[in-house]
Amino acid sequence: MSTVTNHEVKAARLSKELLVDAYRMVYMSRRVDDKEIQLKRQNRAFFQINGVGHETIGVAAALHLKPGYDWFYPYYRDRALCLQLGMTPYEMFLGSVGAKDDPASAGRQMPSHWGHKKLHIVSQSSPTGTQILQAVGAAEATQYFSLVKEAAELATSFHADELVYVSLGDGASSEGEFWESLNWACARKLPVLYVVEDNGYAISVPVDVQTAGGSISGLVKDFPHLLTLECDGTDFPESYEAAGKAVEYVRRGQGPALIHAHVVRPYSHSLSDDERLYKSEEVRQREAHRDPLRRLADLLRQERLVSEKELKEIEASVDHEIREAVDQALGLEPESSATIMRYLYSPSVDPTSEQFDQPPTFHGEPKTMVDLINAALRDEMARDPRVVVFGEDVADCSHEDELAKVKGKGGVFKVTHGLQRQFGGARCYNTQLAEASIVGRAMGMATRGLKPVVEIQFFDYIWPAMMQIRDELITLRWRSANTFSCPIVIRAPSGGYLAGGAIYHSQSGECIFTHLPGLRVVMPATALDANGLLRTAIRCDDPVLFLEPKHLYRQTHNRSPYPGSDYMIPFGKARLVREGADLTIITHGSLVVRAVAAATRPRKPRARGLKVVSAMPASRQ
Ligand SMILES: Cc1ncc(C[n+]2csc(CCOP(=O)(O)OP(=O)(O)O)c2C)c(N)n1
Ligand SMILES: [Mg+2]
Repeated sequence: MSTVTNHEVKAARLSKELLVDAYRMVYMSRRVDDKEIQLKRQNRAFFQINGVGHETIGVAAALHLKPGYDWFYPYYRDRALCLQLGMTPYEMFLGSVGAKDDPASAGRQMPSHWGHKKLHIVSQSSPTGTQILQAVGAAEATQYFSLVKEAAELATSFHADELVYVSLGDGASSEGEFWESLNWACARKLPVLYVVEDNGYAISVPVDVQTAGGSISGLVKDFPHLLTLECDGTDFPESYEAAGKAVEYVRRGQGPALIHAHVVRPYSHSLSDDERLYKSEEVRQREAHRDPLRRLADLLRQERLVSEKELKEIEASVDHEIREAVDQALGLEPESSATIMRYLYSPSVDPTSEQFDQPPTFHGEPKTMVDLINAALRDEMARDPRVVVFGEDVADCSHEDELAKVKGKGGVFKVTHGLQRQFGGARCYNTQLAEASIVGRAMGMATRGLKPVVEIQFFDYIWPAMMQIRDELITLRWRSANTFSCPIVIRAPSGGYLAGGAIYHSQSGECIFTHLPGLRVVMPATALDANGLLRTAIRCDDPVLFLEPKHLYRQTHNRSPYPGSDYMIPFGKARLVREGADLTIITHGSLVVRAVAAATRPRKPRARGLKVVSAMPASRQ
């Protein structure tokens, strides 16, 4: 005898085919994990982190989503989601053994760091939570394409009702970037579907220690425009229903949605962890009782949707597919270590090449560095509707109805002045005071084909964005073996020599960034350099940190007439500023003019032999 539970009522609304197919996928995900664990134990896989206990919510969510249409920023527990979206067990095993045909990273990353170009699964990294800001940026691209039609026409993929899926664990919801992302996604009503897969632990730290009040949905439920849903993520009908509601809400353009899915993690955090060290036997038993695979099988039995024989047949066919996939993957070659340097930079656009050596055609009176940076931004925004400028205070006036009544801010140094007025608030806008958000979102937008030129208000405040720059921005192309890229430009006023700078408005730290492979670091020494190098930065295909020596912004000595809208200086080309026979000074930025001044000081005759070279229009690792 069976009582009609709430569970069964919901299940009755789902077709037999749907439930059976879902079971097949949950079972497949479980068995791929089991197989990979075996391979790891045999030293034939490099690492193992499992999706066990999280399968049901993954399959349920994916069933409402469209691979190759929506965009996906999953985390390592999302094996079942990725399978349901269309990744095959074979493709997953390519990652397990580090084969060069691995679609996620060509064997460059650990397994379960998902990525798949055709399915729109954007390459994921290891830091917890960094993907969230990028996902919000990808959704901001959707909004941008809706607002700027000329950019949408150039998009490789854009659909008005597309959405961006992003998932994270309960632990990752403690990262500041999660909160930054939510603030922006809600403020802009962006089409983002958050799924927090709460298995109660971040490695060994339980959720009541991790999260105030022990519930992330409890904390976020009052965010404006956010639909918050809570479900048992080990229960298929409940998960399917929650995902359906959330997807519908986001597709209708009402704003982001967040599903708080309660799941379990019965296999320990990874093969490097033993949960018996911190979970008692009772707790483990309780979790085992909620195993989503067993629960879905029980549901199929209770509803008499399959016979025992049919269930065994489904499992046998999946087991067979997995055996074949492993056999195929095991024999494959890993990528040769000789290719290690490949894809640090764009293989197709070389900003050090002659293509970027375009002569000036001068017009008008000499202009300052601020004027010529502003001119380059205007030229590039006019040339390409995909160029978008945002940051703190970069707009003229956030409230557009006030714009006609004011002169406009346009940046604390006025570098972006007039861009909003000329190109509209969709293309030049203020964003929240959150530097990781500025860089992370720009990455997501660039992955979708936009060209964000963002401002960090002072170099001194770039550090909150360091995680995004160091672990994400510079690695995306390399770690995905050129499948994804994010060629953004980060502009930052930098350096000292302005009165009143003290220690937080005068920092120079370009050397820290020139040690980051994958990043181009540029620092002009004159207005003309700034104009030509910024154009190269925007047209090149690599991430660029464009450091503007703010002391030079308005100095008259480095002024130049406007050099025309195609003037470009290739990166990595030094300029001889002053001849000398005794000693060579190789310098950059504000120090070029100072070195020349030192060399020409009349009371120091020996300085006259100094040769000065302006060495860093750009650096390359
Ligand atoms: C920024 C960062 N800090 C620490 C780690 C190490 N680490 C990897 S997973 C993890 C726990 C994540 O817990 P949760 O977000 O709940 O996801 P779960 O593994 O439980 O699914 C930690 C601390 C990391 N990868 N990145
Ligand atoms: Mg967790």
